[in-house]
Amino acid sequence: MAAYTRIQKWLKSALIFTVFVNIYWCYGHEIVLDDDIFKASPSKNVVNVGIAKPRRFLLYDVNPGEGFNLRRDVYMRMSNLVKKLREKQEWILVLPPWGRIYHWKSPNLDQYRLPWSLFFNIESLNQHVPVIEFTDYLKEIGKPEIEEVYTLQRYAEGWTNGKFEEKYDERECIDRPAYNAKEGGRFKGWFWGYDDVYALNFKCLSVQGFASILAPMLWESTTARSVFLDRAEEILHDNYGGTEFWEARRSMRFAQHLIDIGNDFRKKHLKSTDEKDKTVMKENWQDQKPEKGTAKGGPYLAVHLRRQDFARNKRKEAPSIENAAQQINKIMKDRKLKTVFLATDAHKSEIDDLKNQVEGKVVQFKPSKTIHHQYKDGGVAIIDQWIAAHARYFIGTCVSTFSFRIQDERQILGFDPNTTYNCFCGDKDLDPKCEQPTKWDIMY
Ligand SMILES: Nc1nc2c(ncn2[C@@H]2O[C@H](COP(=O)(O)OP(=O)(O)O)[C@@H](O)[C@H]2O)c(=O)[nH]1
Ligand SMILES: [Mg+2]
Repeated sequence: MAAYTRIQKWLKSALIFTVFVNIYWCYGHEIVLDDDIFKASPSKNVVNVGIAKPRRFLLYDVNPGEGFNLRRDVYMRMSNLVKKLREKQEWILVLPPWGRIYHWKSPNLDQYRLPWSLFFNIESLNQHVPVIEFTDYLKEIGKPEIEEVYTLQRYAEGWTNGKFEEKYDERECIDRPAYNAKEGGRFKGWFWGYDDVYALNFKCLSVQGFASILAPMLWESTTARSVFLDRAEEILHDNYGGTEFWEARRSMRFAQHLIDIGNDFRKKHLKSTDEKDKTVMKENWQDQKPEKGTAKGGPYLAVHLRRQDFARNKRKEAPSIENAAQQINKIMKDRKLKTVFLATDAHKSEIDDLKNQVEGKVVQFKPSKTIHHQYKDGGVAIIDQWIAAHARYFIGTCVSTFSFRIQDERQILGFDPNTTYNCFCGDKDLDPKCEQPTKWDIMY
């Protein structure tokens, strides 16, 4: 009898020990337990240890010709796809290193393999869906390997019967494949400048529809631990302008080191501080829900004047410098503002031309050599956006995603939309209608 009790006791402690070792091991190895493991169980005293779900990784990239601000938009689509995927499986979004962007032309700067932490607040992103940098993905996998690569593409035949329907199918690649089989059946291609990275499988996938159309495929048709969607801009936002769209957007806070530089500049050159201008942000983006119109903004007009390819291609959205100066002067008069903050990619001669015609002080952010080297062209662009977002009134360039991102930022800060959704009229002959941007309310 005594022996029997001893065995019973031993079994009991062995069981408790195993449960604890299990929990400890799972945490140590970042294996995630069922969400409700620690929730009160209906029958008391039952410890509900869920089965660990294996982590799966979604990687993506965008057409190499696309600029920084469309890439930010594609991030939002991908993060909401991951949010959807997490309803059933433990997916993590891998952040594609920044680099080789067409507009980043400053000489003597290495502008590739840049981590997201250079530009964004990773902790904030993580509060929307779990994300990791590519280098951390490589560490976690333990080899420079991606299991499956899909290049997304349209349907060669277009929309059948001119009707839009959501679908996807494995198809022959329409363009020359960007990934090629090399020795050992490994596929090589541009993996952000990490030369040893390879993929085990590569296919082209024709797709039309919203991002979550790919969820069933990722859940069920593939068991790969890591899946890379290239040309991810092919799929659309699930719910453009909806709550999840805005949650993804609100979570994309800039890195604090860039915000600090922007705030410093506002204070020194534009008499602008958050306290005075009523733009103090909540620590956590989830708590940032200001009433519309509560933000006042600093005493300046901010202008985003997109030139370069916009002007070269004589797009209707690009006014002549003279026309732009006239529109700026009118707003300054109407709004009783005497200072202009100018964000632009214009050449110096155009900037000088503009300054000569603007009736007021024109201020620009010019980075020191150290700041430029440290934070690159992308960081400088973000600082420009941050300063522009804090102005009393903003006018941007129609259809420029650089201007769109400033507009979202101002909505998040709580500005009256009338001070935000404005863009330059092009020259009369090209742009007689001068359509103004759609006003987007944040859905909380
Ligand atoms: N610093 C800075 N860079 C700009 C400005 N306007 C354009 N750029 C650069 O040009 C790029 C424009 O590309 P993109 O972000 O795709 O915006 P979009 O082409 O205007 O829709 C930006 O990412 C910047 O690199 C500006 O006002 N300031
Ligand atoms: Mg662009």
